[in-house]
Amino acid sequence: MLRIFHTADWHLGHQLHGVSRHFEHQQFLNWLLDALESNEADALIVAGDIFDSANPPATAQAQLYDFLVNARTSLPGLSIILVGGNHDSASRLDAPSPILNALGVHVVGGLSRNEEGNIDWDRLLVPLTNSTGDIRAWCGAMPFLRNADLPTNIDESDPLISGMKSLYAELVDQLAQKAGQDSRMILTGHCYMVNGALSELSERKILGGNQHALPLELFPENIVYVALGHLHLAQHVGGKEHIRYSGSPIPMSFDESDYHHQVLQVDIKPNQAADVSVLKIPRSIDLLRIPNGKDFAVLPEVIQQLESLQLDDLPMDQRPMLELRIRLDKPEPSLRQQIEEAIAQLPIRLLKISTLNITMVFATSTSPQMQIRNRLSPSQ
Ligand SMILES: [Mn+2]
Repeated sequence: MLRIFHTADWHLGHQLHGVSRHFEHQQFLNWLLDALESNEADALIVAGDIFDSANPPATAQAQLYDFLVNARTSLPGLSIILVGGNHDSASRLDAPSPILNALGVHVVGGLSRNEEGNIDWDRLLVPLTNSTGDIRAWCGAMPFLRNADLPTNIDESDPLISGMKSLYAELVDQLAQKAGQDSRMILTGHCYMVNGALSELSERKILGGNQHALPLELFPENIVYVALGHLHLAQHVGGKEHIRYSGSPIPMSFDESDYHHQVLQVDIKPNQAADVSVLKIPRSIDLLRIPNGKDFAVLPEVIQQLESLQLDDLPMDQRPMLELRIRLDKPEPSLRQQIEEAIAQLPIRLLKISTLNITMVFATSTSPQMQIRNRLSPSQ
């Protein structure tokens, strides 16, 4: 048996409306290390968007390297695979790969080509060993693919989809040669699959929307598990239990306030389907919306709900983060002042005030939903 932990979209260095997520990330990484240890995992796959930006802050880089060293120290046999996502800089992620390789950490920031223009596939082929050191699976560690990665000799109506198909087909070919008869095959991907559910406001807009969603045929039947990143809500794709997004480990927007984030534990055995179980990640900082969900409420009601909150007196960097959603029937020039007075003594951090102007909705006869979106979009 081979036990893999699949996670993705860490977005280290992320800020929510200007507020650092360092504490939440650190709590997650501590939890992950404990879980890898107590569940006796053989491998960890992080399927892209390791960092939130191409140029992550030093604190975020230190957080990653600290985790990798701790993981290597406490779990000497653990295979670790990191692939680049659309938020990562492929070359920045790849830069320390000689040092990381020496630590047993396989990092593939992006595809690299030799002078003849051929892709260096060997870098993407990673053996996964069980607790006795026997190879039980091979992972084809495909990073996020950029337009420049796609083959140029493709003459089809949709060069993106056919280009992706040909790259994955070549990777699977290479992988099959390594795996032979005795090992199972696993793939990674950082991409948007057909029918994937998006977390509103959380993922960066995909090129042109759904037209670039990728079909399931990318992954042939002989692949036992596909570890995907990019979508922040955990889900399997197209009714296939073994083609999965793990989702992000912490909420990336207030829309995910009530969403329970997870890591996937994937058990691979010979001649059987992958056995996937969900490990729920404890929430280390509360994300609160008043009122809860997607509703708006008038200011007195919002203030009343604020005052009835039961809040612990926590250090500043651990206090709940708050979004207020206020319905306005008329202009309210002292809105911010009234809110600030109500909140002054509370151990809470106000990150966002969203307003829904009722008069405007009726005046323009646009649906309320559209008005909400219009008002939110400038801050995203
Ligand atoms: Mn992401």
